[in-house]
Amino acid sequence: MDDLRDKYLGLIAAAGDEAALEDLRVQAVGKKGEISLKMRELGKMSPEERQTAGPALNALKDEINSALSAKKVALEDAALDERLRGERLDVTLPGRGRRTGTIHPISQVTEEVTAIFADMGFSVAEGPQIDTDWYNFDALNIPGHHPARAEMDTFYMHRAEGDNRPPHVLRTHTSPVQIRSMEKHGAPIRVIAPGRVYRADYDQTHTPMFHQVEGLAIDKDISMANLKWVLEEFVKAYFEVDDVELRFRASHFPFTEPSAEVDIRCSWEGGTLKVGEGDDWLEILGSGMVHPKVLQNAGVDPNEWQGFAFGMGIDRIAMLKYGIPDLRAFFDSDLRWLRHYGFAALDVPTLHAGLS
Ligand code: 2U9
Repeated sequence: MDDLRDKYLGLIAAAGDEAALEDLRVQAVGKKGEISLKMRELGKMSPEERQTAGPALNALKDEINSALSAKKVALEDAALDERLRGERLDVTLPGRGRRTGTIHPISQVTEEVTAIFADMGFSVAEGPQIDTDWYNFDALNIPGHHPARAEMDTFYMHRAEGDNRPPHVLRTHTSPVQIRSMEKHGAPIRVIAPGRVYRADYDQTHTPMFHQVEGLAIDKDISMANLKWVLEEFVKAYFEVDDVELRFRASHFPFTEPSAEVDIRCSWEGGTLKVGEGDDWLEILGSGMVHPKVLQNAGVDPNEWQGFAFGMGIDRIAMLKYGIPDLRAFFDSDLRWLRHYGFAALDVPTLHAGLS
């Protein structure tokens, strides 16, 4: 028995892995193992011999089982240590290069615009992309017969058969978001609403889905002068120039009165846009003082409050700033285009660190 003990305790101590250990377990204490065979021999012994050999064999079996368990735990610990050594991560290594994926220019420009208006006290509002005709049209002073409804090339959603309520629409502008914001928070209010909008139109300068950002500022004594200052600050910050000249051209929108389209002075020397100099004018947005009926529709008393609103195409201002020639390429998911025009994930635009 002493020989058996020495043999197996030695082999167990030397086992290199769990498979070797399992082989030893089978050899020693398995059904047909050496110790089990010895136990079978107990039957052939005299009762006196059995009385000493039986407990000794049981003790030996226990001792070997304990040695096997202890060695198993030691091997598992060693294997875990080995794995952890292999998986060690050096968190001080530089990140992967920017070529692994990029931020889409529309996302980047949305962040830039948001940072600029946030600095002027505007918060961001969001709303549904499928809306009722009340929020998309009526509340904005565009009644059923108004030509603006037809001009907007609206996508209508089908109602179930027999449901005669007016159909939902894919929002044609983000203006419904500001109506909901006024309903929810009342006045005073300063919000911008960036997001997707839809119009059934497709050519070189139109896609059926595009992006707008609209702004709204309502307070006690807001005027066109405030609108002009805010837009000037925006254009300077967005195009990263010290001076700009804005030109307000009288226009007409159902939701603003008076209304103005806004151009910026620019030049196109060598095909690149320079903002703030030259003899050309570039239209970049529409704006005006919010129509009293619109305030009323949103639950804001027009005798007490007034304010301005504006709207612009994010895709368009992205093309202008980053020299992107074709609008339709924005939505092609072409990897080469995305790598060329996309931004590194860590280029988060902030006013203090620089927008682009
Ligand atoms: C409310 C009240 C008024 C938002 C406005 C414009 C003028 C405008 C166009 C610019 C280019 C849309 O993307 S575009 O085609 N927008 O000219 N948008 S004023 O006026 C509002 C909005 C919400 C409650």
